[in-house]
Amino acid sequence: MKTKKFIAPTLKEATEKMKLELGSEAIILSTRVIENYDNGFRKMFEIVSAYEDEQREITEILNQKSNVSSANNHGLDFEKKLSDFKTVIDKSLKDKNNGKAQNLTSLKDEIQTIADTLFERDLSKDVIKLVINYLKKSKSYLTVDNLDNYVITGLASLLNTRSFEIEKRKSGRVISIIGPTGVGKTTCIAKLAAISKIIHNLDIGIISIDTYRLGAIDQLRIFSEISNVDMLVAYEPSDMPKLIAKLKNKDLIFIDTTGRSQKNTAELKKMTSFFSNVKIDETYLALSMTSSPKNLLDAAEKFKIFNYDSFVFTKIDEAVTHGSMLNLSLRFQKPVIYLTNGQIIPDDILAADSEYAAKLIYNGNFN
Ligand SMILES: Nc1nc2c(ncn2[C@@H]2O[C@H](COP(=O)(O)OP(=O)(O)OP(=O)(O)O)[C@@H](O)[C@H]2O)c(=O)[nH]1
Ligand SMILES: [Mg+2]
Repeated sequence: MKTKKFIAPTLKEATEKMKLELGSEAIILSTRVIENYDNGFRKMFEIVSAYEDEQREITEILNQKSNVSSANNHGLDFEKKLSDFKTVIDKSLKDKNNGKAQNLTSLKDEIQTIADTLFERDLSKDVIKLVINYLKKSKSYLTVDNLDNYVITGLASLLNTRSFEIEKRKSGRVISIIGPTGVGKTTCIAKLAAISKIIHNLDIGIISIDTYRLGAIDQLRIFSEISNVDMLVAYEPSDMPKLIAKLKNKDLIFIDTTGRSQKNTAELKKMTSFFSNVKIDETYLALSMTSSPKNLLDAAEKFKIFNYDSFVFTKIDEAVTHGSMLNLSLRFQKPVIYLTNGQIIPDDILAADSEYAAKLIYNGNFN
């Protein structure tokens, strides 16, 4: 089961909203009145509802996929995608509801348009199938007018996000950010360090292991001096334990790594040795949404040697499509923790939110 909140001026409207999005099987877990809600209404009603989790279905479809698809096509054969997808749509519309009257022709056209849009947004065949299955399940509630909302809800329910727990622990929690060259790793660390320090009043340390790229250390040193953050440099893997020991009383220690091409497996392997004698609490893989879906899949695969636990998707402001974030999160079964949307430190970073991401993927605009 998953939960979702619905807020409306009356309990009846909140319940209707819930049924419209989640279907009649959704259960109300709790209701409450929110005073002084910031929308002109003095009181609003909030429902927390529970609905069926799609996770089992996702796992099943992903498992089927890994058995059948060849290693290098990654479901990105567009001709095949289109024909498979049309079959799913036709089947879905054949078992159409016999209850509520719908304009089947226009609904079918609308679903076809949705299919085309999802292809354009770079969603993989598997994800599109999941969305269509979700529409199929909701078929008795679908109208031409609410289809877009259903698609967004479907995409949001598929995207796994996680939030960062801010704790003043003083126990040297270590977070490293890895990823291909130039994706925005250092900028992301500067944003997170500045927010953690200024807004959450945490004590921050930074370790850079990027002694490879000219100017990389200076880039971070200037930031650290301006923001009064301790910054240390590891030249060798053997430096790491003593540097982390020096920063052990900080709340957070960020490790900035050298950008490496995922194709350079020797260098990637060499970089893992910086992490072999120290405990890293969290590792984020930063990937730029401006890269092609194939490159992103390859990077997410090759960087698995770092055992990363979450994705940071950068440059969503520059990217034309954002479907890959959902493809990757599902395929690698890792949540998204942050999205970055510009060059400004610290403003241009967002805690990942599945509904925002779903709208971003489907509508294509990031505001
Ligand atoms: N438009 C946009 N630019 C970004 C974003 N994040 C970073 N950048 C820019 O991308 C460029 C590279 O950023 P860095 O933080 O140096 O990237 P990096 O991954 O540390 O690069 P290497 O260490 O060389 O691998 C800089 O010009 C950043 O300002 C973002 O979210 N949107
Ligand atoms: Mg860098």
